[in-house]
Amino acid sequence: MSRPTVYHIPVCPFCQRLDILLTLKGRRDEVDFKTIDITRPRPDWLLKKTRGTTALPVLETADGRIIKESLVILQYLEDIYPERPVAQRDPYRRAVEDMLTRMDGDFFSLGYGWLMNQDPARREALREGMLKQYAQLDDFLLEHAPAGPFLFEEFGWAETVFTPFFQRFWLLEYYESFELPGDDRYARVRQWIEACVAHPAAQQVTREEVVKLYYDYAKGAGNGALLPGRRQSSFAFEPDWRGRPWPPQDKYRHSATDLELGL
Ligand code: GAZ
Repeated sequence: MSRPTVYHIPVCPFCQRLDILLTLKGRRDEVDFKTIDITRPRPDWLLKKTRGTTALPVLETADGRIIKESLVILQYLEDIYPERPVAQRDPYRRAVEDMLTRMDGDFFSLGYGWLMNQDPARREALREGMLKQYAQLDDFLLEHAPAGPFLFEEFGWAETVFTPFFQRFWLLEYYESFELPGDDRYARVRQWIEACVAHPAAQQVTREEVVKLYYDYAKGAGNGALLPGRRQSSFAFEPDWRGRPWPPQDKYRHSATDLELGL
């Protein structure tokens, strides 16, 4: 094998990070992306490569070695394609970028925790938790990059890490009627999010695709799991999401059938 290969799940936010980085570097065509169907058990040949772990993305280097974890793979790609650096080179600026990057875990967990919640009584607390996350991002950006829109001059490392989640959290607008309040507390983070999701290197997914494929997450079933009464996951490749109807927005009182979802 002469090229690196990424094993990925379409629409997976962690996988999209790699796609964005390579696109920023103008190297997207030099890495093979092989699609894995998350609604089926992982193939044996893949489990052999990963020694049993199932999370994706996984990168296989040109000489057949395996690298796991999206942030680790991002750094590897940054290092093997050093032209057009995406990460900051100045140590202090890199540290600032890393501090923001480290905020991704809580942001992701809060957002997915709310998306997957099935208890209406917890909604308000989850909304508050999410707003706190946005407020923390806002505060960080005001300290380090008050003018904006990005953390530094251009869409860079932190934007590569966060943008897939900004696009997945369209799900909270659709399934939880969440909107970032229009006041000053969130003005700087809103500016960041808008610039991130509009960037040409980050157009791998659309709102419609995310909303249709992630219906099962909104109903509490992650990673291609099957909900009771259903025969197909909303993550199935067929039928193509473009031909399916928009899913019902009321996730608390209604469970859509395969038929209603166009599956
Ligand atoms: N830390 C890893 C990375 O590469 O950065 C995470 C990779 C990962 O979670 N990949 C997922 C996967 O392959 C697809 S995207 N899952 C299948 C498997 O067999 O592990 C993850 C969550 C979650 C909600 C959503 C996702 C998600 O918790 O988007 O927990 C890890 C999965 C509520």
